[in-house]
Amino acid sequence: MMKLFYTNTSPYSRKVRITLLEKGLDGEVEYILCNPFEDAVELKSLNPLGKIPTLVLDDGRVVYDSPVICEYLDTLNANGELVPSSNDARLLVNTWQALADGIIDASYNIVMEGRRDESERSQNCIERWKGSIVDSLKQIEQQIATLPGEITMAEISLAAALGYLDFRLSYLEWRNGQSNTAAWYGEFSKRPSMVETQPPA
Ligand SMILES: N[C@@H](CCC(=O)N[C@@H](CS)C(=O)NCC(=O)O)C(=O)O
Repeated sequence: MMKLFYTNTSPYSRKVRITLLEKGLDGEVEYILCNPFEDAVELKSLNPLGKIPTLVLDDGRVVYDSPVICEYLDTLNANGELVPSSNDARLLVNTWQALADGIIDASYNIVMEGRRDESERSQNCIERWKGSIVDSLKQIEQQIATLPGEITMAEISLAAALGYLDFRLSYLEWRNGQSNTAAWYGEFSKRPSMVETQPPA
């Protein structure tokens, strides 16, 4: 059985969990709750970066970075094609994924910066990260119609990013001026894979 090291608050882990559910692979994975900041000895021994999500395959191979894990999972069966095989479609999906993951990176950095002592905190960095989130959201609002439409890693990554904004940075009120994106997210959030992986209240 594959093993997934994760937490239920991690947006990158959520991407993988949504992927497993959408591919119907949920039953083939043992989920191992693992806070990378606490006593993560086993995780560190598997992934020197000490990050979640980390997936261990049946044969012991260790896979990490959520796009790499999801791309691998997509090859395991033919239930949907989350990373398209044709070049143009794959480029579009991967670029959407990079944009969504970039929003998660900036958001996660803001959260981590907020946990530092005030004397060590960089307001300058926080403003820069906020700026990249706001500008990315503006672009998404304009380009939402170019989403592949069916479910791919583009939609899964975007949903994980917007869900994380709701969870940790709700004060940004990302829906303001973003009615197309908000409508898209409202619909996508109804999928059982989204409901089941909702972060704790
Ligand atoms: N690019 C990685 C990012 C993974 C990541 O940063 N995960 C966070 C949790 S949400 C983590 O493990 N942080 C621990 C650390 O930075 O030491 C991915 O897409 O999987």
